[in-house]
Amino acid sequence: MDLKQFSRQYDHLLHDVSALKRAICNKLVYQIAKNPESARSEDWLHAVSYAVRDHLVGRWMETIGSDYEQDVKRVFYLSMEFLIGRTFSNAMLALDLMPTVRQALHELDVDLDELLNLEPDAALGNGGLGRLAACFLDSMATQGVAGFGYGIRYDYGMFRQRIVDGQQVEVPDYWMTHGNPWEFQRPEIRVLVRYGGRLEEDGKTVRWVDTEDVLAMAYDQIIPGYGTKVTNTLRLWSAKATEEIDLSAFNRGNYFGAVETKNHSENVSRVLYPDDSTLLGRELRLRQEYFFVSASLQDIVRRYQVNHQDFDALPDKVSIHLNDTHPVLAIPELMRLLVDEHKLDWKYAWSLCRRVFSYTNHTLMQEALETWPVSMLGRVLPRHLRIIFDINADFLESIAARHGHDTDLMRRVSLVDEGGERYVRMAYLAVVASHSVNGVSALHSELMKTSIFRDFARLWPERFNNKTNGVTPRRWLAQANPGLAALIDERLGPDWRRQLELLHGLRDYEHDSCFMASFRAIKRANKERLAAYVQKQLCITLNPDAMFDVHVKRMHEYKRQLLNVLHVVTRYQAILANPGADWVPRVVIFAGKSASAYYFAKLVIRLINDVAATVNNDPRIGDRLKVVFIPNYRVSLAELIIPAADLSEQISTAGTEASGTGNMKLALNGALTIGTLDGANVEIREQVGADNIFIFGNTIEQVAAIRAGAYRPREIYEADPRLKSTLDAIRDGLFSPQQPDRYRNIYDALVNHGDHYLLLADYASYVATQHEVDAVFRQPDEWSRRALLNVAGMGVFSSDRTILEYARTIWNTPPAQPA
Ligand code: HBZ
Repeated sequence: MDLKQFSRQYDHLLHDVSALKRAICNKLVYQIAKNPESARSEDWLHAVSYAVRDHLVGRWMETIGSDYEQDVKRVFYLSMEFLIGRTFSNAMLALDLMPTVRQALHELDVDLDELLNLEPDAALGNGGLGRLAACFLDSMATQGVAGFGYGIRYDYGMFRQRIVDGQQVEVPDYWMTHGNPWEFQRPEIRVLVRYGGRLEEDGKTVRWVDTEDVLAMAYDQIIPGYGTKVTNTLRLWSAKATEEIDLSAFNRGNYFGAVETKNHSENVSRVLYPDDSTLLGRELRLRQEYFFVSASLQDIVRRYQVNHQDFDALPDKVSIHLNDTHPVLAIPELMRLLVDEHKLDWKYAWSLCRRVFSYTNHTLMQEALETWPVSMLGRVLPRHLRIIFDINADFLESIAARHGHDTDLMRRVSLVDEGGERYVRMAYLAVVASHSVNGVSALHSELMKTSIFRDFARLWPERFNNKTNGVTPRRWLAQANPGLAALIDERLGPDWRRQLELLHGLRDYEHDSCFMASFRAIKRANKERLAAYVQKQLCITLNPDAMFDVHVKRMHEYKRQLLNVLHVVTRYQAILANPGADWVPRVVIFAGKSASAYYFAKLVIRLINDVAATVNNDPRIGDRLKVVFIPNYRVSLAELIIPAADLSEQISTAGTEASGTGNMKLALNGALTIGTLDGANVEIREQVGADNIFIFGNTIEQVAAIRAGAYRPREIYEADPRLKSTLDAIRDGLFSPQQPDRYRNIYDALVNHGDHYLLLADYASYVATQHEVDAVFRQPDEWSRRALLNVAGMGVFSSDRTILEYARTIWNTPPAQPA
């Protein structure tokens, strides 16, 4: 029987409850070896996951087969991070299987909702960049792009955050304790990755010898498309020692020594670096980057060679996309493979590279731009350093040919920073080698051309473009907000899941009181669901009628959670001063992780928790103000918090947030945004209309002017009594009476040390805008109307739109529907 026939027969059983029941029991008994009578919930979760997975496998193998037969152009999306979250409900959604599974489990006396909450998040990423990669995988499959993700299978993902005495404590995330039913180990796919050693030269040929070797073993995850049978692959690499144990050491009785090398090699895929938007120039990080890049490039070349004798068609069949600079070593690695291993001419190999690579920049912040010391690169990857030097020499020569010997220009654009200790600038290498360089929002893409890549944008203006980010509506609306999804289905039908622009149609209902009542009831139910969680986890009672004011994202100074805290403290003091006023009850909700070594961000977490304890326990405040910090922000928690939000805080200093994607998820779920003109907020305003978003604060131009002039935050502090009283309270220990000087450094950073992110410059405008927010929230109909117009305006922020733009204008892979 051929695969197609076989999987069609199986598909036939898709919605057959008794067949599914049998399949689940089958898995439970024969795969997990558990008796249905004594099986634990985890066992049921695994059994039902395997049963659901079976329905994806046939489609997956068909996609692989048809891509191969048609020799389609493939896109390889290289990313250090894929922040996938949970897979089970996503897989059921893709197969439209949720009702059948619920029924089957019900008949087996098992509660589906309990199982859903047991699944651990696959947290193989830090934040926005990693989550974007996961949304892109979903959209590539849904749009029929032959896209492959390549990354690292970290044993430990993003740490779990506990809050102990108000402070962040990091706990390791061993997410595979119970195994991962969604991955397939591929022990036969092992690739050798080499480090260290030295170069031997023989005329024009260079040999890289005496290396230390590690094996990369493949694990594949299934990525189902929605509303299509296309099913793609995420291939993650895990490090394996080339030799299990050192036999001679073992025989000498040195049992621990015998496994030391093994442990050392396997450490390379042990743990995700938990630093978001900052760079820690550690050697292990460099090794990780090269590890997955080398394994992936060898795999890509191998796949290409299955159908091709020479490399002439490489750029027509292969696109390699670099998700930020973390995979940029792919460039010298491809050169090495083509020149050293496949004996191609250097110039020809370079011309191929230039057509294969494309690069996305996700940040302009200096501290996030990757540079590696020449000394470290030379030690860990001597061959690659030599290749980078050669690329640089050719590049500088071409500049000199075009622009004469402008030494200042050459120094500025050189791939090697020569001022002091020498560093390789990875972002410049990406720009020089790629045919496309894109930013992630209109504003960011413009700034990129005038700031970090100014010289390059003048040299090659045609290379630079914008691809505004998006989010997958499957996870972020259909799955996270089933109530709203069902309401939209009633009025617009189900097609918005694949064509999010259809949400425009919701505009017709703003005056339909029956519809609006349901819309409000759904938000209210989502708030109750979150309140129940907060009650259970934190023993804090929230009033679901209060405004849920939500600030969720990584903790970072530029994202200005601290500005939000200043507003909270100001409001607290104002309520105390005037308890009889008509206060709009508010719950200010924070969640987010700080990098483990980021002192200031951790101090802000502590301040939020101290302020929360003070405010929530002050009997004079009652329901008028509550503050909660929900621990361990992650994808699955975002799916709970975002649908419950009334107000979305997007308050970064203008010019610092490249795009933001939480802003899109929140608006899509009917939250109104209070935000600066930063990142994608600018485009959200265009889509929802200026009347339906609360914009405040200094613009990019004003920020530049403030910074260029003499910014004196102390003067602002002294001139504004509310601000002064707020900051004095924090400085003097109102929220930390046991240790009054605990927040002295926060006060100093703002008042005495330059307030780098201009919180004080935006404070008055922020507080005034928060009053406007209150005024609108007092009119529930008006608030809901604006919330609806937000949902209706979010069509363009689907990652399907983003992916189609990448496919058409960067990858040249027009989406093909499968046979
Ligand atoms: O990428 C984020 C941007 O801050 C955000 O504005 C944007 O929406 C998102 C998707 O384009 N950037 C990151 O998330 N950056 C990182 O996660 C990161 C991680 C490790 C690093 C550097 C940056 O070493």
